[in-house]
Order: sequence, then structure tokens, then C-alpha cells
Amino acid sequence: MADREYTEAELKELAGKAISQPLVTHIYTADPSAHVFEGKLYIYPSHDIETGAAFDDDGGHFQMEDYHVFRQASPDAPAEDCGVALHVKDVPWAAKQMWAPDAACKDGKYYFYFPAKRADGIFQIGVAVGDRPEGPFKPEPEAIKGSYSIDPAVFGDDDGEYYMYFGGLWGGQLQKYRDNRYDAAHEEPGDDEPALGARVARLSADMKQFAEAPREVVILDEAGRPLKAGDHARRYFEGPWMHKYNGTYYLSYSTGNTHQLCYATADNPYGPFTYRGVILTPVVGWTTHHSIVEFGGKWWLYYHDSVLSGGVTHLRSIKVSELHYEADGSIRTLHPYGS
Ligand code: FUB
Repeated sequence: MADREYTEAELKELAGKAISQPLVTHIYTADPSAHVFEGKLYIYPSHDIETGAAFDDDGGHFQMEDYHVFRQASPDAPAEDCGVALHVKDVPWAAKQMWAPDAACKDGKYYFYFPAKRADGIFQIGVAVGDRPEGPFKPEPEAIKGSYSIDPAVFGDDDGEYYMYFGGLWGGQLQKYRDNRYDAAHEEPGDDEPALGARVARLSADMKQFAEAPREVVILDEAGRPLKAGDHARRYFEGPWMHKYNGTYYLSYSTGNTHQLCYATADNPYGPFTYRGVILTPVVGWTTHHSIVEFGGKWWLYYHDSVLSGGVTHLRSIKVSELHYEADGSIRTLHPYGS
């Protein structure tokens, strides 16, 4: 689906066969991170805009400037736009490209995490704090110390600890880091070398810093060997999400240039994780990015596609579909436009 152009007729047919419809149609939204706060669903997406910026492999066409938060009474209810929660002009350290965000709640305060490029073109991750799930959020003056790359996803474990998973290849700059240090000369490893992993760091008690140096998350294959960098159908690319189901930790993510949402499981938040399968086959549009949340005793996959914009890859729309687990804890693969 992802790397191609569509005729109007094809798009109409795909829209008709789609397993879900856009939740928001008055603006473009993407990368939905969904959480249950105060008994309602709150969705923290990117806000896609058209700026005319040129397309490139670094995602230069994704020039987002602000974030809106959306609220739903349930996954099948309308998504209410709660307005602008944060704008790049209000973030002292950030210059541009407000990419995929997430949020967390602790002790009655809400923490909004977001990546953005500094004036020197390097991505970092920042946090902004509010009293309400929908914001507004007041940004900290500096980015989180030691943060880098994109796509923060914050997971609160049952013991009260919070962990941030982050990182994205290519435009997300993850390939430039080894041992948490940037070097412009670094690229993705060779095809037979271990793949680069997402990063994870436990958060400090005040939720505003890392409590430890980020660690690399390893994903193993069925034989217990790290996935290889050349294994583009399964290796980590971007868009991490963590959830726990029946005591098992599920790391789900996008494979980027093969456009799948996959998952791997472990018995602890750091891993190593073992690759388990595909959650969502490719959507219309290059990117695929999601979150998984439990609501009303069922599990839900929030994701996006580009059908509404006629296949424009940086003008996406968030959607939601129910997710099903098999008895062995595996996740049934969803096909966004039917099987
Ligand atoms: O929305 C900009 C970028 O596209 C996100 O950060 C990635 O995960 C991809 O969805």
C-alpha cells in the first residue's frame, strides 16, 4: 500500500473497504497516542500541515508546528478537539518539526512529551506540564538532558515506575547514535549486523528527566539471536509503544520502509524482547504509527492512514480498531482495508 500513488477510484475503493473511518476530519492528525484519563480516552496526535516543504528521506515534509488533544467518551464516540495544547513558538529550545508526542499522568499532573528539532537540526525530546489531560501544557525551558531522536512513548508500570521508549531511524536520526553519543558519520549497521534498537530510560520521580542513561532495546528472533539490520520486515524502525497484557510486556513498533506494525514480548520493561508478529499490515501512506489501550474491557489499536488526503503521506488521519488477542497471548493481525 505504502510506496505508491493511487487513482481516485482506488482510493474510493480502499476507503469503502477500510475497517475504520477517520476520527478527525477538520484537520489532519497522525501518530495517535491514546490513554484513559478521568474515565475518558485522550488522544495525543501529531498535527499534520501542508507547508510546501520538499519531500526527502529525512522527513523534511513533516513540518508540524503545534499539537491538538482529542477526547472521546469511548472508542466509537466522536473525537472532540480540545484545541491547541502546545505550540513550537512557546518552546524555548525547539525550532521546528513537532513530531509524534505522548502523555502520562502522575499524582494529578499531566506530562506531555514531544520531539522537535533544535535550531542546529538535531532532534531532542522535551516535556511540558499541565493540570488537565487536554492541557494547556507549559514546556520546560530545556529539552530532557541526554534525550535524542524522536517518538517518545511513556509507559507507567504497576510498581509506579515510568519508562520512556524512544527513537526513530533515518529522519529520526537514531542511526547517528552509539552508546548515547551522536556522530554524524554513523549510519545503520550492515545487513548482517545486529539491528539498532529503540531506547528506553526510566524517568525521574518528577517525570522531567531520565533517571538513568538510555539503554538499547534488543529484539531477538525465534532462535534467540538479535534481529539483523537487514531484516527490514521485522527490525525496529520507529514509533515504539509499550503495554502490558496478562503480566507480559508488549513492545510494538513500526518497521518503517516495510510499513508494518509489529510486536515483540518480554518479561520485563528492558527486554530482551522476542519478535512475535505483525499487528497491522501497511496502510495508505509511507508512515505507520500507533498506540494500544484498554477501554471498556476491550483492547484498541489507534493508528493513522492517508486515505482522507488522497494518499498524501504527510497529511494523515487518525483511526481506531478493536484488537484481539489469541489464547496464547499473540495478537491477531489486522488488515486496514479488509483481508
Ligand atoms: O509524524 C512524523 C513522524 O512520522 C513520526 O515521528 C514517525 O513515527 C512517523 O509517523
